[in-house]
Amino acid sequence: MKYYNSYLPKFNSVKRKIPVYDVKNKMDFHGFFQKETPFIINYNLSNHLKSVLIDIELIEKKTKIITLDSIPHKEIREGLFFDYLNYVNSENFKIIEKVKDTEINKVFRHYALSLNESLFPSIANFKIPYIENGNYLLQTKFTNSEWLPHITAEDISSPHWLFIHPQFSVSNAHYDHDNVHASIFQLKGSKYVCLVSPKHHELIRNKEFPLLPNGFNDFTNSDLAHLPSSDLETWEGVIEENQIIFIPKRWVHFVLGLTNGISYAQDIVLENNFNEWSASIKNITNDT
Ligand SMILES: O=C(O)CCC(=O)C(=O)O
Ligand SMILES: [Fe+2]
Repeated sequence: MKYYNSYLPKFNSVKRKIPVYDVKNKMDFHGFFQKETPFIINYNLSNHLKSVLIDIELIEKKTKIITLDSIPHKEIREGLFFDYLNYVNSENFKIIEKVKDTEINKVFRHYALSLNESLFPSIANFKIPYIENGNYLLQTKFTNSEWLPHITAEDISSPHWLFIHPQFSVSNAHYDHDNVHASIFQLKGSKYVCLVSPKHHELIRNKEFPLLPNGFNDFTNSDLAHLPSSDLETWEGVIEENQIIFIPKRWVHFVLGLTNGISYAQDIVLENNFNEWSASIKNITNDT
């Protein structure tokens, strides 16, 4: 448990609990979604988990994969997919490149291994409850059209990924590319999430606050505890198995695996972020 605390954010902030809802219907859901504040819903994800486990069975045992740790990248490891799964406990996952000259943490805290449809064909059919095909990112009909002539299907990066994560894996603070909203489905295990509203971007830009090399705040730097941040609200919560979190556009998020597990993430473009998304997609952005 000592480990666990050292991996949590150190802001001296006002803590808000991310609300958890039982959604009754589509209208109910969109009521929560329109508020553009984070929320978690309970939803039975056992069929999603089953499909992923079937895909895993079908993956060639010798498939090589690479994992990175989260920002700042210190190491890249390469190994076999099945060794990674055993780790998410195996010693066989070899460090192949130390990107920075820093000491390697004994605990394997790599960013959750993210995999796309080429290894996990079942995710091609995963839809967000209550949104389903309403997510523009699942449609490509509108690209190359008179409506959006500057966007072609190739401009749209994969809107979804499967994450297989060890305990204590971390996605360091960032907000997502191109003003997309995000959803993370927790299929197995649990993750702690800490979010900061875009309204507080200015506040956490205080020059005393330690930053990561990507320019975002270093949420776990122990110096934070001594800095004044009583005006800052951090929205915190845990997503458990059979829950989905919705993260509105430009909300900074920090995600820590509390156990090993599996999650699925889908980016979202709906009416309330379509214009900002389409405007930013033609500019090369440096967000993750
Ligand atoms: O589940 C996680 O680790 C967060 C993933 C994430 O934020 C992202 O892919 O943009
Ligand atoms: Fe993200």
